[in-house]
Amino acid sequence: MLAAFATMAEAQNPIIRDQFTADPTARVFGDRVYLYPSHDIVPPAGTRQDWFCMADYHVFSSSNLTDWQDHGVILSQTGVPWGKPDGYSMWAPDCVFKNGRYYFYFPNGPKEGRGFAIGVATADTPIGPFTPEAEPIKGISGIDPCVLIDDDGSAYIYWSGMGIRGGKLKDNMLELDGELQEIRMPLREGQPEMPPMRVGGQNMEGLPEGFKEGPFAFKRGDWYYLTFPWVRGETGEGKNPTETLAYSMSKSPLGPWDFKGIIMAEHANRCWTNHHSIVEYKGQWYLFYHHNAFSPRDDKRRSAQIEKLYFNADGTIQEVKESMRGVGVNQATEKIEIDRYSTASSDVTTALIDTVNTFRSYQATLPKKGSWLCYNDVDFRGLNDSYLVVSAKAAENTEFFVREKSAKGKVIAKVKMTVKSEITRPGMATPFRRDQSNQWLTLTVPLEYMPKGIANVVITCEGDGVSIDRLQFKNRPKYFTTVSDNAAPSQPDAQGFIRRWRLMEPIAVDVRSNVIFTDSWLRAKFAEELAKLPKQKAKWYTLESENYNMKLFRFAEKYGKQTYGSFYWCETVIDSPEDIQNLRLACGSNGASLWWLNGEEVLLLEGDRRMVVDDGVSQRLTLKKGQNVLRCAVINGPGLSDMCARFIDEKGNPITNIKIQ
Ligand code: FUB
Repeated sequence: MLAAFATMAEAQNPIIRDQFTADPTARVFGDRVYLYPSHDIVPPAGTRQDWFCMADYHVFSSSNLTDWQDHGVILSQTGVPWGKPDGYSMWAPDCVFKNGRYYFYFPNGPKEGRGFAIGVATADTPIGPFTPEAEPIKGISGIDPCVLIDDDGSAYIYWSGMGIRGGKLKDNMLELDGELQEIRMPLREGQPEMPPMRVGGQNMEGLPEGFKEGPFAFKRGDWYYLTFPWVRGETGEGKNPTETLAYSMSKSPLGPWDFKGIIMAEHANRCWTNHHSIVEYKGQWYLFYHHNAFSPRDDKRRSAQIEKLYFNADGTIQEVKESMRGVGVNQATEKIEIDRYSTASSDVTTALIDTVNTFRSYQATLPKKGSWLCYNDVDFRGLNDSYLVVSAKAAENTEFFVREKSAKGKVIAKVKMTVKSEITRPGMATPFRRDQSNQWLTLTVPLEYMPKGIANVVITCEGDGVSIDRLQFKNRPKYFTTVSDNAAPSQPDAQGFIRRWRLMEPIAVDVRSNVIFTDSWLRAKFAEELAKLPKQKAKWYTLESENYNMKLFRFAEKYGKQTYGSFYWCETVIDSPEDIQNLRLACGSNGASLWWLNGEEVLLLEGDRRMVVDDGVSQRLTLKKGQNVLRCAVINGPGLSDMCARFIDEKGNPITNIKIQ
């Protein structure tokens, strides 16, 4: 089966977040990285529950190590002619390109007998469809195949089984070159004598003592590297050392090898296996490896991660530390999983949000004022007129800042959390939505400052403790543009709607329900605000709306003012070429509104109403030749305030031959 799945944008570890992906072999074909992992699944009922379980392989690809496309299943255990259809043993694979074809090497349990064999499936493209050969490769009994293609085109295969072995492949890439030898498997105590096996290749000499598997061989300059998971700790009663990643170097593809040391130490949480690949992409070397981040109680369900890898001048490899942040630039407009931070103050902790649905991922907790965390490499270049959306929870009302660069850096946004308030809308500094658990708040926050280019994002706790799941910067749809003082006059649109308005920044009002908007209440409130108007110090903005209606809620949000529970003054100057009589003003508003033409009240839209075109229509009016001032006041408690207005003639046709200054 071959299917193209949605792309996941993940600039953090683990890189694939909707399924388990172990033993990640990365290969560069053309200008993309292809990832061929094992596909761990939860064992079906009736199979061993505490062991590896894999029924098929997916392939993923990326051009930036951040956006991974899942190309779907490329090979399944039911499609391998020689394999057990229900063996669940599709362990660590590899894929290489030679002679115009892609060769996919995979271990599997054979229909007959015990243990593992290694098969090959071939395809014309790196994402398949792959056709498996009828038989596995003769002379290989084991797991974890890896193929190295040398500069002269010779191919070598390495695998684990009785230590780590390697051998040359024939040019057809399907058979071992050279004679097979008869080898007897070492027997465990009480085990019956087994017939000798015919095995190809040779033992890789010079590797350290201790359990080894998962060979990954590659060449850099004239050095060959044989890298492998290795148990370095003492084994025996009461001891359970886990795998490191280690390596040896040689000037020849099949050794002998000179052991050099560790690439990555044991997983801190004692996940028993590690398995890896090393690849150069766009001038940078990367280590792909696995961890059990989404399955902390079961280390047989693993997930692929990536770190950058560096070489010393003598070709040796610098030790790599596992991280949550991983690699990849995070677009500011994509989710920033802040719990995957690069560095943090020592009191910051991470924990799964949901210990049952582990793919819900993690949260980071900043326990007190002064706690901080840093998430590196966020690309702000795609932002223009933006705001921040944050998913966070806290036990107490608190505040945290999003800054650039450091814990003392410039403030990008200030997030105030009012979690204890029963009043969830009016009076809120930061509008929010609660999730179903009623704990996580999704907060929408205006920006104080916008970083340029790629920057590190730092969160600082400025009050009581807070847990944060993720951030995301969003570009505002263009609701309106700012009009300069010397701009040419505009015109109503084809339907006569007036789009240019001068708006005073909104005044916060304590209105919790719109049912109070009766005629008398509104007239009294509007008169009160009108009386205050000459002394108001508030700023005015001239805006041209992108839509027939002016979105007052978005205006308040853009300038960081209270969005729910707001009073808006709006006015526009209409230049009429002549006296136009017998026309009417037709308006709509979300929230109540009162309208004046040249100082005379002409229309009142009372009550709790949504904005509807021509919701209220005035008596007959005259627009006088020259300048006319149309003013309105809109008030709304909970709701997305907006308004629209146009003049219509006696037949209901829009008036468009006027100018708006
Ligand atoms: O994924 C199954 C096995 O676990 C691999 O073949 C080993 O290398 C280890 O990662």
